[in-house]
Amino acid sequence: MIDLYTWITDNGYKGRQALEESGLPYKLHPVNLPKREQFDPEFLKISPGHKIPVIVDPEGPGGQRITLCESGAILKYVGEKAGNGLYPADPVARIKVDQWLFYGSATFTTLAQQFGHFVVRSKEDVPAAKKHFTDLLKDMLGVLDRHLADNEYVAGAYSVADISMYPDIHLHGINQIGLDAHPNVKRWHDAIAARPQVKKAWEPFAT
Ligand SMILES: N[C@@H](CCC(=O)N[C@@H](CS)C(=O)NCC(=O)O)C(=O)O
Repeated sequence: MIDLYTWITDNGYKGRQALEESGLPYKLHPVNLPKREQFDPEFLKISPGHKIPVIVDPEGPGGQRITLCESGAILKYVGEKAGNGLYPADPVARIKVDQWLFYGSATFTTLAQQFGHFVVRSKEDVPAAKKHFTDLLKDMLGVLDRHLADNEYVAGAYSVADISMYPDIHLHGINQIGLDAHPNVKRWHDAIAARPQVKKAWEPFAT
């Protein structure tokens, strides 16, 4: 049974979506970020950078217990372990999944988080930062829209690369920017949103 330490944030939903899609048994452990539970010394042992998500798999490679933070690495690990094509076995297909998985983790979410900070959550009004990160998010949505005009999912077939970008698009693309100018992203978003595994992953935490 994999343990998932997570919260109701973009990266947190990536871990939940991957595990729901994997079909692997897992247990959810909420880490309440507003209460700063990510700084608990026990949690820091598995997440040195005080960030969710984290997984602990007592049955990792060779039967060894592994702990893993960084959502991109988690998506790859879970997808590979699931063996259901989320992270494809074919080396050529993997290259494309890696490209978009790294884009999603390193570029898309990192910049979308700054949008979330300055445009959605910050109590301080910083117009230059708001404009900067709004322009960047719109540019990235344009990049994806052009790519998705010729591709059903970002790396061809549905994969962890899609999961790496879905939560930020679900949160910010839908709510703050709107997807009217990005019909291919809208088509992609709605197809993913309709998946039962995704609906389950976005259910509120059981208390
Ligand atoms: N690069 C990391 C970023 C993870 C991240 O930003 N996590 C945020 C929530 S979305 C967090 O745990 N923040 C708490 C903190 O920094 O103290 C990943 O992809 O997992």
